[in-house]
Amino acid sequence: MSEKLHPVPEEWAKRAHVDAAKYKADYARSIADPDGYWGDIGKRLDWIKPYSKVKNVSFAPNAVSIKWYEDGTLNVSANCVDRHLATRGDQTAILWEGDDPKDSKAISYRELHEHVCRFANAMKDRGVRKGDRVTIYLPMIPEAAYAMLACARIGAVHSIVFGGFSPDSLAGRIEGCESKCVITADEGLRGGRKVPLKANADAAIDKVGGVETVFVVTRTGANVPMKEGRDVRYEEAVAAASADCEPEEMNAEDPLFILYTSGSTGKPKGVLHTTGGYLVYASFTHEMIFDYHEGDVYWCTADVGWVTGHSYIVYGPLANGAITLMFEGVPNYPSSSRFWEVVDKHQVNTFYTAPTAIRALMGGGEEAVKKTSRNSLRLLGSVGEPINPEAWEWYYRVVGDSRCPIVDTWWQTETGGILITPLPGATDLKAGSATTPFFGIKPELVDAEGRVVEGAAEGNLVIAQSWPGQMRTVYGDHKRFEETYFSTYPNKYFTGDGCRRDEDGYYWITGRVDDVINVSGHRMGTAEVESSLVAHEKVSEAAVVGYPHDIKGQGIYAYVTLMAGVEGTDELRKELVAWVRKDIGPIAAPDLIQFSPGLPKTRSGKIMRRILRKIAEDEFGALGDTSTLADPGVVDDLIEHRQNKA
Ligand code: 6R9
Repeated sequence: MSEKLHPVPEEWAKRAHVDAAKYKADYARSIADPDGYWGDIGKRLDWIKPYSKVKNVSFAPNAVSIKWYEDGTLNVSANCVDRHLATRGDQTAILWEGDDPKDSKAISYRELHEHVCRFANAMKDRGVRKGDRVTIYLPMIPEAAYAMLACARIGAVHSIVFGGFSPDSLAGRIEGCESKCVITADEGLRGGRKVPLKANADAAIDKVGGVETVFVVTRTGANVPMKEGRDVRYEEAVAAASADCEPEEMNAEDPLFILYTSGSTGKPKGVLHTTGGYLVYASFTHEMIFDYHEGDVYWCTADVGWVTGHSYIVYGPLANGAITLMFEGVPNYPSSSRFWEVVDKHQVNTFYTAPTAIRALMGGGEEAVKKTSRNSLRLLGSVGEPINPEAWEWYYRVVGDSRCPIVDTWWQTETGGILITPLPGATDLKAGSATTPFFGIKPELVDAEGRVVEGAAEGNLVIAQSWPGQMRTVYGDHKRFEETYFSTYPNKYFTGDGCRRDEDGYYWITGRVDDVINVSGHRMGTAEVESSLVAHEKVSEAAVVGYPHDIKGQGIYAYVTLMAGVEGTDELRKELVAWVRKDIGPIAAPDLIQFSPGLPKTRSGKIMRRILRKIAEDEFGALGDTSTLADPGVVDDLIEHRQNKA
């Protein structure tokens, strides 16, 4: 790994909110006195009733309870919209860039306020109340932000489902939180291709029932069937609704949203975030890490279907009165210069994307970047997976003209906001390292026996103290929350990531240590893909592992044992890939399928994934101990027929 230091540029040290000395002092205070520190930081929001208590947390086994600012009340939409009206009502809040480069518009804070109030009232008119769950299944259009903020305004809890998920995945998430309202669009538009969102939503709702209202936003104008009494045209509903909507007074610990995410076992978990601590953390991290200053144009390329879109397109930036760019399209449409053309068109100052996008664009060569100016850029960011030093250097040199610091931000759906990251005015950078902890974050590395290791070392990454943005529970299943995150290492939050700390105290995330794989920055549980595969009539057994993939970071490698008499053909491979795509969504489609007559199992019947991973990595020289296998012979067959031969 490259250890070359990129020092803080002088200009940055001057302008930044935080320099190295301030980082050191404030970090020490934030760890030693969380109540005092976060008590001060919490004041950045407008509270209806100010809090008198700050932190009330227990990570104790079977008694995990996380509360911040618990006696304060506030409203998230009032903080993201109303409070900016007096000072920046006419300033752009959302800068929307459509899939088609000819399509863009600016929505001011005043306009945002009207959209949000009308939508909130339209939902109320249809019986949506405080505490009700609302599922949002929308493309990247401003209405997605209106919908989120409208829910927050009336105290409804939103659950956004990424538009790339299948009807079945959507159905599971509607059912999981018993949504009675769904918000979708006729169709989505990405890279010139249409996505049948309404049709998918119909199929999902038919499966689960219980949905009383479906708002349908017109995006492409496609002729979609509307179900009498259930389906409502968004445009008609908001036109008929009042533009006046008093924000609901919410307790700091009232739920704000649920976001389903993949884990190592079972179905996706509904990660629950609450109101006060989440918004304090999202807005504070956004301002400090992206060094946001009044008037900056900030662009995060994530989709609102992922946590990055929640915290760093919508809630964090809008709470800070920022100009946040929302992009409907993809990096390579109409050409692989698109990102940089958008940067020039809107004079973007801060650009935040995922390593998978950088690697894909790297493959297209420098010319597509160099032909654009990018002079407006000051800061670059990375999120979603470890960034390999080669991609980091390319991003730094080619995209940022060796001028712009890169903030490599490590965090998770569960953490609500960024936990380990450089601060651009304070931290010297090393390509590929997320560097150092944010204020209030106490990372530790633990070995296999659960002992904390000090100094330069490698281990599993845990966080030893709570922070305001931390998830509060798994929706409807607090036991699962405790078991997943607090049982492996008592009294610490277990992240599921492996990590190395170097001599300078810099953290290098090495990737998941559980059965979660990270495909293009999207989390996928191997168990989910396996259960989809075995649901196919020709499949008897399946084991799924990740393997290194040049562009996606990790690819999905599936070992499939077929039913007796079924032949493993290329046709069947295609059929199985199509099956998983349809069942879960395109992000879950296996990249490689190996038909294997048997899987390596222990005598007690456990699949030895360690061996499967090695073979998928084409590293079978180092299989380790295979003596506990019931039938060591299967390994030779697996090696011979491996699909990832160098
Ligand atoms: C924000 C987000 C979380 C998992 C996480 C880790 C990986 C995210 C990273 C990173 C190395 C970074 N991850 N950012 N690994 N460096 N800067 O991506 O949330 O979808 O829940 O994924 O992504 O493995 O545990 P989520």
